[in-house]
Amino acid sequence: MLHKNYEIELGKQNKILNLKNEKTDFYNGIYDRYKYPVLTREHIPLTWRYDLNPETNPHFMERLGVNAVMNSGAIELDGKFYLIVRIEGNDRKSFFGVAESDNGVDGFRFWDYPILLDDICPEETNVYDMRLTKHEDGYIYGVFCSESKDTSMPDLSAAVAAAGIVRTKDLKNWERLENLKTLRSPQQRNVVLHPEFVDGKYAFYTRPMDDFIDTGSGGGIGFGLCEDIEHAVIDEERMTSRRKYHTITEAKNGAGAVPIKTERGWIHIAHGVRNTAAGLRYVIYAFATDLQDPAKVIAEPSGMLMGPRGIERVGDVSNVVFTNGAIARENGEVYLYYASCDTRMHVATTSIEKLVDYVFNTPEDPGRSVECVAQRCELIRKNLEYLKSER
Ligand code: M1P
Repeated sequence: MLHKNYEIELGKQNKILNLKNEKTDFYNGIYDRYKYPVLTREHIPLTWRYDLNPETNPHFMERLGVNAVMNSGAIELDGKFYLIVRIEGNDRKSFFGVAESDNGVDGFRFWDYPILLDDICPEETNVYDMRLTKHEDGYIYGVFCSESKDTSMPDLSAAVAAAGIVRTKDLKNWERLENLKTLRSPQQRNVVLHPEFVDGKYAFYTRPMDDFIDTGSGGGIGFGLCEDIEHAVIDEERMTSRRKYHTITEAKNGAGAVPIKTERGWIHIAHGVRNTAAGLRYVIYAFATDLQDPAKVIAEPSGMLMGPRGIERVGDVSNVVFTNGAIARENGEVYLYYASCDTRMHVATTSIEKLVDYVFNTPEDPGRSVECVAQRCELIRKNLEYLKSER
């Protein structure tokens, strides 16, 4: 017989799973925010956490708890919305699970089992932050961070980050390929596969790093080509969106969602990091690159597209919003999935039309306070004139 607490916990979970999401009154004209997160650790099926058999678990204890759900890749297949969620166990190990929804803003439910990756890297300790690319070669690729201990360093925390690659056609059967090798960068995180061939090759957005945390001399988001996805090697990395002094990308930046193709260019939604007395602050920003040369930045609006607000500022790693997944639908709707504080998943909705307007018509950062004030005064001057003419 099932433990009485099973029914109680299931009832509590069903209430959360059945919550209807709604837009908040937040307004910036660019995107809408939603009242509830789309996924929290409370969404993880009880079967993943409890031993349901009262003989082996008389107190109905959580045996394998889950600490957080966060940084999720996103894809639409046959009209349904799928997130490949980073789930962090109480043991600090992350893994991936598929959650599915009919409308993209609520009702996300996990499939029965998490994804068990092929164990091809004996030294790999942790995996996280998968980006999903529907590639023109017909496969869906997942590129994620594969983390191993750096045994060459005496520091117990020293680690090496590489880009792992899997591919699938149905999100059920996953084929693991060799990790990406970047010959000139010792570490990689936040690697994204571009959806189209470039010069007949597979193209990756990279993030060269000197060590596990610091990007060091890595100047920003890189871009490199490789011939063979099954044995992916990138020799040269060009810079696309560069880190800049006294901006939201000063400490680091990294590619986020797979770029969205529009008539004006590829729209990238990435993250930028600055340092503060309270630690690193992660925000989301956007830029556009050339349709023919997707490494060439052609528009970069000033500042952040989104920062952590309200409850989003509270969690395991405070002051963080992070995206690695967006869904751009045929009808022009865009669903931007983002995590707050490495703790939970949210959605913001917008459209391709609005993103294009935002990226191409928001002024660039002139780089200095005095010029930023002049830029704002010019906006005010035009507005006051306009208001006068309308009265
Ligand atoms: O804790 C915030 C984020 O830190 C890392 O991002 P980056 O590689 O830019 O430093 C990632 O580990 C990410 O998972 C995490 O959300």
